[in-house]
Formats: sequence, C-alpha cells, structure tokens
Amino acid sequence: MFPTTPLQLYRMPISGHCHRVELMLSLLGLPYVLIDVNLLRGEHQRAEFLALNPLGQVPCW
Ligand SMILES: N[C@@H](CCC(=O)N[C@@H](CS)C(=O)NCC(=O)O)C(=O)O
Repeated sequence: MFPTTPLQLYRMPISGHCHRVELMLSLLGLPYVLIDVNLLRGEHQRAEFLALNPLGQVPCW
C-alpha cells in the first residue's frame, strides 16, 4: 500500500546521516517533507524535538 501522507523528515541539511535517509526516500518514490532542525542553535535539545526523539538526534521522522 502506497502512503499518501508525506513522511515528515526532521533533518539538518549538512548531515550525512540525513542525506542517506533522504536518498532512500527519493529512490523509493515515497512522499516526504523536510523539516530543518538547526543543531548549532540547539533546536534538537528543545522539548518539542525531544518528544519526537529522546536521543536528540537527526534524522528523525
Ligand atoms: N545513529 C544515528 C546517528 C545520528 C547522528 O549522529 N546525528 C547527528 C547529526 S549527523 C546528531 O543529531 N547530532 C546531535 C547530537 O548528537 O547531539 C543515525 O544513524 O541516525
């Protein structure tokens, strides 16, 4: 079954870990939207993001 709701990928543009996930989604043709998380500003340590990933790391979806 093909998903119609886009996956929300939280990423940092310069992250190789994030590039790999983006590449796989792209190759599979899956719908996704990118949500930038600025690690340099500590956005990954905010409560909203830690609720998504308690490890405080990107990529996360
Ligand atoms: N095992 C994780 C590692 C992800 C990872 O190391 N992400 C880095 C960015 S490339 C990160 O979020 N670092 C922030 C931190 O650890 O505080 C994965 O492969 O997804």
